Amino acid sequence: RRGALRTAAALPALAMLGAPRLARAAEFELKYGNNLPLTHPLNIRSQEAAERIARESNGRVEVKIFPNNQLGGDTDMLAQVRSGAITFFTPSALVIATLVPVAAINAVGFAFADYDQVWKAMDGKVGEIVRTAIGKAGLYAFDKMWDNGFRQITTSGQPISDAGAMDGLKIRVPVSPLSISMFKALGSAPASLQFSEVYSALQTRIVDAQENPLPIIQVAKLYEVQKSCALSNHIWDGYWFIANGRAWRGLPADMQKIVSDAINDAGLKQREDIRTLNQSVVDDLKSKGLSFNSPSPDSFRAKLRQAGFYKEWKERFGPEAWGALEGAVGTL
Ligand code: X2X
Repeated sequence: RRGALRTAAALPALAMLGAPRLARAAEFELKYGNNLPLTHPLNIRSQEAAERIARESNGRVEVKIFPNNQLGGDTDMLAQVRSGAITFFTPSALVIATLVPVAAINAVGFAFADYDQVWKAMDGKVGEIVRTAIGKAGLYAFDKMWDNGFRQITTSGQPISDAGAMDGLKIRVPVSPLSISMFKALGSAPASLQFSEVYSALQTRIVDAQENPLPIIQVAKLYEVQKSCALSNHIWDGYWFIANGRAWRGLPADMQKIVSDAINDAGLKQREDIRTLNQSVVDDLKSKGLSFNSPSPDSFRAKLRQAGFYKEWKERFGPEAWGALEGAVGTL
């Protein structure tokens, strides 16, 4: 027993002698925080990107990932990436819109019909307008947005059959002015909570409902605390991969290229992962006890229009962003 202890104690020293390069700290140690469980494609592809960056930079750049709200909720991580306490963060468009209002443009209710329209807009004019605005806020946004997905409404009670069923619904929404406005226009009682608080808020019935894309309902196990899911597709939501501006500019150009190529390529793969996941996730969630229905969007759209939702947000976003969105999806 004693012998074993001695051998174990000697090991670290030997390992260091054998591999001096591994023991050396990276020249650029970059922290990346996000709000999703490790099993979500966003984390799987980020991990791959981090490995590629370490390899291609010969260990000069190390990206250290802090998933699942380890560093705090979205509001905390947004403050951290602004101050430089972390270098990277992936806020949803809804969340970064608290700092860069035009970033919520992709979340206008029922704007996108499908993914072709989504990527045409976000890889085109709409995305360009948002990235420029993010840049003006002192942050750098990588070219390729990552997918969160079309948001769906889950409840602990009856399925949402049409917009009438939204009346008085106590529903959690992200910390997002657009989400609050939209669910109020639908007659609900929305409450903004960070994602880190959603599971327990549903479990303890602080709220009765929430809305998120199906892959999140799956990986965050929200089906354990919800009964039914209406495939409403009411908002398309994505993640902006952003960097602290000063830290980004502090990287040499060749390292910037390695990092941005790895992150943008990983983002494109992550979009495909979500697309693939979307084909199996309903069956999986059904097997876990969630029931599904598919309400028509018509009554929701009509209620939003009647409440002045589209008119208000057209003014708030302004003609450039609204025009770019309509250029991708048609007149709203
Ligand atoms: O908080 C949410 O609902 C989430 C995970 O979808 C976002 O990041 C906006």
